[in-house]
Amino acid sequence: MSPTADPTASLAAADALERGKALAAVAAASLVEPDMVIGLGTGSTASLMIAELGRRLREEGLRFTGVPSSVATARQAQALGIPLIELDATPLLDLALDGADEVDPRLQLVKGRGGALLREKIVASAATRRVIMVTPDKLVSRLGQTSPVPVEVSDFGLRHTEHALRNHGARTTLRLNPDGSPYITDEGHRILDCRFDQIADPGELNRRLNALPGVFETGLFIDLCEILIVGRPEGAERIERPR
Ligand code: A5P
Repeated sequence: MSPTADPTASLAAADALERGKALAAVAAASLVEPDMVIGLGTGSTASLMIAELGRRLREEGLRFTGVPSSVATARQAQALGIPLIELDATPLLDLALDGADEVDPRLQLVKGRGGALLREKIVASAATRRVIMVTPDKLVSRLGQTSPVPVEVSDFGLRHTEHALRNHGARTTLRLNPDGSPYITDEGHRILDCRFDQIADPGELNRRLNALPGVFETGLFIDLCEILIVGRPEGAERIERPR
């Protein structure tokens, strides 16, 4: 650190992000109305939103049902007394609320840093309206600028699938747990985090990668966000997807 660097500046920036995240989560939770069926996302922002839904359930008597997108989310919701159902027990969700790792100006997304991309995409696809909560650091002019694109792949033939992804321009890293063991998703798969020099057309890249044998799903979420909520320390801004 340089002698003139202010060590409190980075702490203040982190506080500002946390406050923005909490405001985005509360704004998203305020969209839940009585008797709705809600897709519950995964990650730190989704966790704040679920905590707020737990508060609304407790203090306002709000009745709704959740469909969790991961084992971790199901555990949190259960602990808060939120009634849950299986996705297949309902034809459609009224809303899906989730975080994201990157959002571009057309509200296309990169998701999956938390490892729940496959279930998250299935849940989002089953919803009539998708709401994504982010802080401003997640806004990018092009996807792939700050985050790798996670790709959920089969353990069987992992090296062959990795080779095929590299042939499509990916620089791949096998995701590991902090102890160095391979990260395993809720569905029992692996994740290859893929960096690309440039993602000119995210929809086209998503189709190409999903067509590869061994790939279950990518973290490119195309046309799966109708409402973006950007949380800043001074308040939450709501942005609708451009048509
Ligand atoms: C989970 O797999 C992810 O898609 C998360 O929704 C995403 O990584 C955002 O997480 P945070 O809210 O923790 O930044």
